[in-house]
Amino acid sequence: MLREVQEGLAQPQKSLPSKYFYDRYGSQLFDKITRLEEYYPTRTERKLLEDYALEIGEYLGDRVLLIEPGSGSSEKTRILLDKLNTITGYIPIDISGKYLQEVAKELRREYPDLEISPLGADYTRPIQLPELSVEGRRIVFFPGSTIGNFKRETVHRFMKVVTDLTGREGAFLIGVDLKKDVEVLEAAYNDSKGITAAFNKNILTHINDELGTGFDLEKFNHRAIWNEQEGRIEMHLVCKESHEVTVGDKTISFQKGESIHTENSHKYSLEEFRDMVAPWFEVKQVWTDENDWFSLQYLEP
Ligand code: AVJ
Repeated sequence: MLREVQEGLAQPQKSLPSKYFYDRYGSQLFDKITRLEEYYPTRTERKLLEDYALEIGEYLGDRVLLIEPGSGSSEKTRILLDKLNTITGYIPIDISGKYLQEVAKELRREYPDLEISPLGADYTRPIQLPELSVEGRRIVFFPGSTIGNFKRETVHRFMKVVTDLTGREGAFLIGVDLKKDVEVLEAAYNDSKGITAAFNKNILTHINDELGTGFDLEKFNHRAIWNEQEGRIEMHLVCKESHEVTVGDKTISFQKGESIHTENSHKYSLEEFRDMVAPWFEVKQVWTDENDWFSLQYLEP
């Protein structure tokens, strides 16, 4: 973490890796975000899963091994597990091994007939799957439009990991947030209750806690803006007054008005997404909501 933080803050446009939003408090804040009126992605994707579960099930096949990178609370997976009786095995993958074990224990209670084999791993690196006693078609499930956080290079690396998981015969079910009116997008990342602002600033608290740095949250403002050129929402922390912060053996100067870039959330048109994944996958089916704000997509290698 120290190396990544120092590196990010040494660039002309300072930045921090968005994965550091998610300490315990950050995950709670994100959970709150998903229930905000302005934050449309979570409820829209949930509704798509509920409305189309049976249709999705037909694409997945009659014996399914579900593999979920970044499974977290496995909340959306439960929708599929509740509606489909074809899922024989579930492999949740998460970097937070302790939380993963807790969730797996609870899932085993709720779904006694399902074989669950949790895997504590960083899914941006190649993954060795555990052996399961049940057979099934390997389906990688990646909801939440987390793909939007990845820059091109990371998307490419991730697609390679996914094709290794699915093999030739498997498939990929992914949630992808779509392009839409700027007002809707910016409202989703600038909510009126200030939860997203607290979420954004919490990255500094997390770093203070882990590295003993002295970032002062009061010296930064939350900003989220649509970058039309790049097709993404960017979150920044804008410095209110010039000051310095010591990070390990480095002193970082902040000028009034300069920002730390903390997150990218890319939005795609259906065509852009299809073209981006074309080297690895063919898009076979797309489900969208009535506003065309969010999509669930079924891909085959
Ligand atoms: C979980 C990464 C999809 O980009 O919309 C929510 C994270 N950031 N509000 C997103 C987030 C600000 C979210 N993802």
